[in-house]
Amino acid sequence: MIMKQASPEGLKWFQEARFGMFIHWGLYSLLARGEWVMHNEKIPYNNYKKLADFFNPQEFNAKEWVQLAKNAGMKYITITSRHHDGFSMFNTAATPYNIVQSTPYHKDPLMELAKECEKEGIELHFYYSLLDWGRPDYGFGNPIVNHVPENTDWNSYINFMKTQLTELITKYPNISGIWFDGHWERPKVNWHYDEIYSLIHRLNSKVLIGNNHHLAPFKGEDFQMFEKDLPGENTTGFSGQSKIGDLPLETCETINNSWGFNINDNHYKSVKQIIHYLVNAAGRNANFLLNVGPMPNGKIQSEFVDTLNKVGEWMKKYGETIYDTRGNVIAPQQWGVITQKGNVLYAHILNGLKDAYVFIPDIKQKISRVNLFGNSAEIKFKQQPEGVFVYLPNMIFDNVDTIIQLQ
Ligand code: FHN
Repeated sequence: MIMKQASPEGLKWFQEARFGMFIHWGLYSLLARGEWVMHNEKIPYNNYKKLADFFNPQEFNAKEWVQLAKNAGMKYITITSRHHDGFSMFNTAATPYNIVQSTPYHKDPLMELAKECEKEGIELHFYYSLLDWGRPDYGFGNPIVNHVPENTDWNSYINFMKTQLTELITKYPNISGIWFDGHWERPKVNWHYDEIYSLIHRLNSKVLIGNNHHLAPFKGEDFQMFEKDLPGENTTGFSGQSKIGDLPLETCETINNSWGFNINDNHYKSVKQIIHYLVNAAGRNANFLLNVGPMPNGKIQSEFVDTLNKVGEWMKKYGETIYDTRGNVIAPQQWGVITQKGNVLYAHILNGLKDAYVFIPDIKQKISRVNLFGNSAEIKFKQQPEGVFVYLPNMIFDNVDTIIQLQ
């Protein structure tokens, strides 16, 4: 089978976007201890399922979420349609264990979100878990023999996923990506990616496929993702085997330390940390997907909202140096990173300087002018074969990011 990739149109917006909102929201949000609570606390599936009886997010407002993302300068949203607990947060005919049929809410928040995103020009990706802790045909914990789990109807599970993915791609307006997760739980099983990826691209060639398998990209995937690490780093241990390929890149991180809502987690990242993550990702040619875990009532907690609004203020001023740029044109430096758009380079000084100048190596094109981004006053520089020295003797550095523009 020939594995096609998504259309160039699909890939283009993704690389221009650079900043997205990740949302982990599901039954687990009710317990307020993260999205792994069922597994970590060994809650039996049939007990956990009772959460559906009182999941009723009356305060959910798609408009508010989309406006929050927009104000933060984000261009897309990636939301959990089904996480490892197996609960479908959308209206699906493939299982009654879904928000419309099994909860008193009886509505489909993903449809509302999809419509709102379409209206507001925000792209929407669905996170989709391959791993399922509860379904008998997944057989969580069963040994894998000859690439299938023992004592399960593996084909039934594969068909179940195909049915749901078809629903997600054909029923929801303007979906532009599927974000798989959970491969790492069963690296040796036959996931039928050839059929699943072909199905997705056949249903809609605009839909991008990414898979959080923590490995080098597989055939048919459209972007490569990294978790809690910038491309090229491996502080979490997830990226040890994920050799960077040629596909567009995306890295995801949480706004505190949790993906799903966690009442105990006050480890809020500062506005500066988030901007640095975003700039560092762009400088390595990657999008930054920043996660929030909404509360069970559908609201996003005020600490997150405040931070996102402040990040948005920064993006309004400096977004031009991030959106639609390419990174890794010049390798990251000790002082920061460089992004490029057309014939303009933006040197982002994030970490302060030892000397009263900044040295940018490996600039091949002739530089004719250097100034601070947003300030037309020219800055003295010297171009040598090995790079450009920009002299900053009287510079008052910005506490977050001092951006030097070279053209
Ligand atoms: O197990 C999941 C986790 O809950 C979360 O969804 C993250 C997001 O990247 N991915 C998995 C861990 O790799």
